[in-house]
Amino acid sequence: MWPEFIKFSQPDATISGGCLDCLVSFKSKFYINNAEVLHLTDKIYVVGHKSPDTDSVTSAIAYANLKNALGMKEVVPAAAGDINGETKFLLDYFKVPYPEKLTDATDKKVILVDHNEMAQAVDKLNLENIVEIVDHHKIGGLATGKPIFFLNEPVGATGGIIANLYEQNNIAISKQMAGLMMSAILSDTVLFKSPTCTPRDRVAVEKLAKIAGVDPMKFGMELLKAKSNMSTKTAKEILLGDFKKFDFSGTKSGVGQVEVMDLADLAPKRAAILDEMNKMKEAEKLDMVVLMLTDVMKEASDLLFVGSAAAAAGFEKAFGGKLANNSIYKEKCLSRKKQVVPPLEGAFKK
Ligand SMILES: [Mn+2]
Repeated sequence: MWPEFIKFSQPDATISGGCLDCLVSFKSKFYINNAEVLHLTDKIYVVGHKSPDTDSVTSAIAYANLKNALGMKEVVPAAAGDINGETKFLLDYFKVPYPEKLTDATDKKVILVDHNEMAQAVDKLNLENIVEIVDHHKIGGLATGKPIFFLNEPVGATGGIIANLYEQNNIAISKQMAGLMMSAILSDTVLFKSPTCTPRDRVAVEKLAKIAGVDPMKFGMELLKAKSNMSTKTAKEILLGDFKKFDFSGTKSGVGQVEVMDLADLAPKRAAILDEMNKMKEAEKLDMVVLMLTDVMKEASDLLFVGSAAAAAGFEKAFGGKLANNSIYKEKCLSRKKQVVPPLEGAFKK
């Protein structure tokens, strides 16, 4: 016979002075307020990564809202750059004010959401000023001087992790916040098609859609349309819309992604985009710049590349193909995080 294990769903009066749930509940007297631990009294910004996407912006808003509901009025949402078309459509739809733009974090206390790498964080951020991190990416080598609250879960979007935190804290989710967190999951998982999507993401969207009062798949298509509207964008805007920097064993890289309903929409701008990629490589002293042109309907990506000969060799090794016209076309490729960054890391590993 197996010994009887303690069931976490059944609080045991004999443990921890009466309430086992208190150990995991943020609402309890055991709640660790990082601001208090770090002796902070000033404003704390919740901010996502640079080139902010919908998950980064809405996670900042929803997490600041949760902190406010828990009594931490000094917490405010911010965006580390201009808000994209998809996010604007979403915030307008649910009548949520745009967060303030934060591009210089000098002397600012911050909670990082949706990223944990300094290369992707707001400029002039001091490691000592990071109060918390809530994320769903690989752990990127960031080192803090003090212990902080760091929650990272391998799920489809930061929005789903934050929705969970509302539940754990017994804080009711408003229609607006539900709409934002649902949309973050739909956007990051490309309507559940991305390999980053987990069963938890589907359950979260189902629950949040009910509160938001929208049909999630119909609303998700509206988001995709807003995101993939390239007609008014310049090549530079297309490149920078969702762009992240990485260091692959010393190979300084930038990897962007643009999602469209049809790759033909981008064909007229391809030469101008490659030109911008080359300019960016020179200006930022990068070894390579990659841009995923992702066709969300065909679930494939045309991987555009510019870079040094050594970087090209690594790129070809990573994706098992030969560069032709500055690109390699990959079927069943939607996720930068799971299908592009890991093979690049592997190819350049020394
Ligand atoms: Mn995300």
